[in-house]
Amino acid sequence: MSVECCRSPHEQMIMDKAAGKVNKFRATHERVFKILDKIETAKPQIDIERALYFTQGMQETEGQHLNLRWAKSLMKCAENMTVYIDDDQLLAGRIGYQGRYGVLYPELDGDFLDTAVVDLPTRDNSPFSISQADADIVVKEIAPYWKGKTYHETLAKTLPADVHALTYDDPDGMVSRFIVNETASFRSSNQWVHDFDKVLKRGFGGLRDEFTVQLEALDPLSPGDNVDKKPFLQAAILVCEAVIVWAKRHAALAMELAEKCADPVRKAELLKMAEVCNHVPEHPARTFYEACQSQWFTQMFSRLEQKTGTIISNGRMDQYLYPFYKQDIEAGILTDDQAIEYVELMYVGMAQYIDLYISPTGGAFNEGYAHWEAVTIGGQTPDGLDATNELTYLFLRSKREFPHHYPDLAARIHARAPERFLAEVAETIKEGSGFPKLINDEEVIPLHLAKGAKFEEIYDYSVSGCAEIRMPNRDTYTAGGCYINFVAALESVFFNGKMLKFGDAQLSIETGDVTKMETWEEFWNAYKAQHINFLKIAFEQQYYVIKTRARHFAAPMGSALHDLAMKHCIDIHQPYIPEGIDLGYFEFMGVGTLVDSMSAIKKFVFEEKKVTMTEVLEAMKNNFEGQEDLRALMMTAPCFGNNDPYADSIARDLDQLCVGYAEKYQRELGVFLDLRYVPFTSHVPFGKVVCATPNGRYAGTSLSDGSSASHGADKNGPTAVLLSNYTSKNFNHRERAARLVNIKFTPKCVQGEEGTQKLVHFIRTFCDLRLWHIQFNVVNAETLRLAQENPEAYRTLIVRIAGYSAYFCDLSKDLQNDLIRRTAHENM
Ligand code: 8X3
Repeated sequence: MSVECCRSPHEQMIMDKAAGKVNKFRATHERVFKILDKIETAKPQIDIERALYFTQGMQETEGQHLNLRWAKSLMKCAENMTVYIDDDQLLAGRIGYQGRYGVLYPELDGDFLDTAVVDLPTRDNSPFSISQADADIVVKEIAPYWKGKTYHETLAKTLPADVHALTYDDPDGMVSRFIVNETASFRSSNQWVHDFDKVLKRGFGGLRDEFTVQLEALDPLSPGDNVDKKPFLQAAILVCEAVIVWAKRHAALAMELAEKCADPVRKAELLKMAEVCNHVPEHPARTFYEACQSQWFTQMFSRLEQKTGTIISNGRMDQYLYPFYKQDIEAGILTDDQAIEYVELMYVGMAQYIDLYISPTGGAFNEGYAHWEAVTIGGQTPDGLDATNELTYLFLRSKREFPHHYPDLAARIHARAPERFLAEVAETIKEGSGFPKLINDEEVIPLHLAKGAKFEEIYDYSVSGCAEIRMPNRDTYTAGGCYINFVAALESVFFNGKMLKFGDAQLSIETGDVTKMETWEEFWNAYKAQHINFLKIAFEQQYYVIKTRARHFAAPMGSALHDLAMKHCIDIHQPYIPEGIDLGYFEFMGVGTLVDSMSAIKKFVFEEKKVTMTEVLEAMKNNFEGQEDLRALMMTAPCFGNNDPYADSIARDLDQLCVGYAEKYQRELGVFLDLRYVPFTSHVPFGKVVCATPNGRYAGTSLSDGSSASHGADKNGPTAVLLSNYTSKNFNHRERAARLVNIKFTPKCVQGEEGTQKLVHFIRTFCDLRLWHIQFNVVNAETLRLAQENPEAYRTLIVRIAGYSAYFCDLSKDLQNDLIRRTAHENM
């Protein structure tokens, strides 16, 4: 097939760029394009200032209450870090070098910082550069303080031997085993969304004043008030001050630049910036412009506070910015084009901050310099009515015109979503850069009511991270989740608790000689025993994670923006805040690979007896070498993703094992720990440790991703993929969380008005089936192959990965191949 026949607009844009044509939106987004020109393909650098000042703050405050230490250290950052205002920008601020930069969080994994700074510039995946002077500071001033104190060390030392063995491949916990994987040691919590509306309406100055009243009302004779609440409130007050100090330093810089500026237009802009930064975020925002600046300061400061997994999302921007938009439009001081420009100026700021993982495991989870600050649009109002407004459509328009993959865009879909919204969502998906992803109110809302949310909170949820949701004043920070390689559990059945890659190590329990199993039930019971053992290890691992992290992390700013944290004076990191909901996750890795393998065994070994278990075992050991006929046969078994009850019922039984276990044991951890199918890019490293599988997958290749079908196994069209997801879910359990579904269409499949309508119907089907999430690639496989061969010409080709989009050329070859091998649906 030639890509000539039909390209997505994004593919066309890449071709045009290679041919030297000017992007057609450049003229209407000139300011933003000028900034993008400077940053877009810059090699990411490490900025050490946050780590340096934070470390100094922690050194100076040893022995004090953790929240107060954190707040003082953040004040040190606010007072000392370099402040930036970029040419052409109207929004002030960056927390690192111009271009693309990552910052360090040594409190997490600073124990291997000294080796990481040597290794990071030459890493195969997602390399970062660092100057020799900065590397010296890291090695001499930052890393030594954290030796013996990091969260990573505490966790690695705490895990008992059997849990450690499935978690890490070395005594110090530097190398992941990719069997039962923790992510808590490279991010202090899962993704999050702040209550930005609170800052826009009350300002940090207003919040500080409220906390001061609360502090003064404490009982001076109460030990609880004195020991816990007092320093907690002092920290909240101090952190509000810190954000204000930091903003005012930007105001001073804007004034200084204005004084030196000869161009009267730019001078006026700088003077305006000085006025805006003097006012927000200390005070409530008065205009759309101030609201954007205030939100941006809050976001940036939150990144200084800590490393939140896959970053702080933007929340419902079309809702909390709407009053400012409406008021300014009505007053005649804002146009739609200006509103888009302010928002995109925030986007270019976000695009420069890269979520840097110094841990190689973290890097493998987040290929492509991943971070995704989801902007949520659409959905319903807190009283349950459709929430779309003029801003909703402006955000969609911006995604069609702004040629960059940050931030992520998430559209909330519900059964009464207006036709225009769905049509514009479909048009935007057809652009081909992966936006927006869709999250389904019809699944999320009733499920969270069952988990204890109030109507008005869950109607107002924000999309967060890849595919998650947050209620910013009800949820609390959750530990970085646990990823369970259930395909490795299958391998453990074949090798009696061992795995080929790890030789004689008895990693899991012994379930007997697989070649002696005579019935499917016998085989299923052996698998079930391995599966439950993996769950047991995972939940124990998370038990330790949850208990230990509370002593290592504090978030005075995150807490200051959270109603329940402030009401009870408990940091948002603590696993238990009265009235709060702590929604943690464990991941099902490789469901498509596992189901297809089990289906093949059930059918061909036990039912039709066309092959023996010994032959399957040999094929797994030999990576199908010389057994191509066997492989071809096994690949004809019913597969997940085809709406085939044979395969889907296995998927449902596997899902049931997980939710049933979670229902019984999760509350012992003091949190919800719900079943999720959201791999980021980790299905690639998880696949590397698993031998050839009975579905014909070769050893070391990636597992199926999320709750998508195995590569090429979905032959009945995309609706069948949705139906398999529907029938394999245990809707009668509330222990379920996000499922990430990837669908790839050829541009031809969604071409023209007819294509848009087909996509709208497909989205309505997704909604009716109460699936959680779906995302799309609209691309020709040939384009991806061409990009692999000639990366320079395709440098800005964006593809959808897993809840986020990234430059195709920033991905490892394995992940690129994974994307190429996914089924491209040509019909709907
Ligand atoms: C994936 C992000 O932080 O929940 O969506 O693991 S996180």
